[in-house]
Amino acid sequence: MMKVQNPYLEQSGDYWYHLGLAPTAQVKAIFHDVKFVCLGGKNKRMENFAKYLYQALDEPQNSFFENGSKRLFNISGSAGRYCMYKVGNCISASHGMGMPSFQILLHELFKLLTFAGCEDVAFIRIGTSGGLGLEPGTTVVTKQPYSSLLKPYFTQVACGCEVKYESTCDEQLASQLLECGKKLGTKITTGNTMSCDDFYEGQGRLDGALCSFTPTTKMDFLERAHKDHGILNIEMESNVFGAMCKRFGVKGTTVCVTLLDRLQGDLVNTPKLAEWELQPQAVVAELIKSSLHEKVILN
Ligand code: R2B
Ligand code: URA
Repeated sequence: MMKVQNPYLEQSGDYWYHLGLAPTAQVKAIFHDVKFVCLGGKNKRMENFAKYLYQALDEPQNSFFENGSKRLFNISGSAGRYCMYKVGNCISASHGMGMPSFQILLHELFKLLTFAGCEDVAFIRIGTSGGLGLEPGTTVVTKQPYSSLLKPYFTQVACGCEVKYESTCDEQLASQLLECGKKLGTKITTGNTMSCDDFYEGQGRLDGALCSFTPTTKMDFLERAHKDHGILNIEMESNVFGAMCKRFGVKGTTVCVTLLDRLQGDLVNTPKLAEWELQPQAVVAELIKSSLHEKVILN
């Protein structure tokens, strides 16, 4: 059973502002059977993933549609921040870019799914990243999330203080994802992932509007991350994700495709973006299909 761990929260008067939802009987009825929460940065990608899942799971009836149609409905559309779809026992939602955006979403999703009485829920981030020493197009299942200071934990700032939280990925979920990827013939591996608060200077890029370091400092940093800490990819969310899931006591893991090798360059301009973005989606859909069939909870 999911349990909100906040003694000050009064559930009855709560409102999940960024989702545009309140704790009502209808919300409970929609979400009570959720087992997988799939989260990715872009609205369009998560809308497409919802449609893809709907087909992959054989059009489950326990999906949420636009009135009287078979079109999946964006349940959080009215709030204008994230998109969110319910497909069978799954949620497909966008989280925007960066840890603050993702963390707000996680607070509200944890409260929503607790209110709905969900049990045994797995959270998976499906994303893009820059690789370190990998052939572009390789998918990475995160082992250990790192901060941009190369620390294997997440630092929360609250009320003017820093608190360090363990940031982890569920090992079983990660190895299941790896297996699914291999079964599909995906170029997939597992390694550590570094999350940064910026795409440009924060990830050691030399092609931002501003730059405060030299090419040598950049390469020293990326090589240190790679060689000393086993970091295989860089993105902007897995560190807070791993910490929030660990604190809340739910399974969570990150699976990201790499769009370039950061040891070779900075620019993301691959013509294969659309094709590569589908890879983690296919891996996650495969995992969901097989585990839902195992539990026989489809429909
Ligand atoms: C990967 O891609 C985005 C930046 O382009 C960011 O959300 C991330 O983690
Ligand atoms: N997303 C990132 O955060 N970094 C990259 O290099 C590519 C995608």
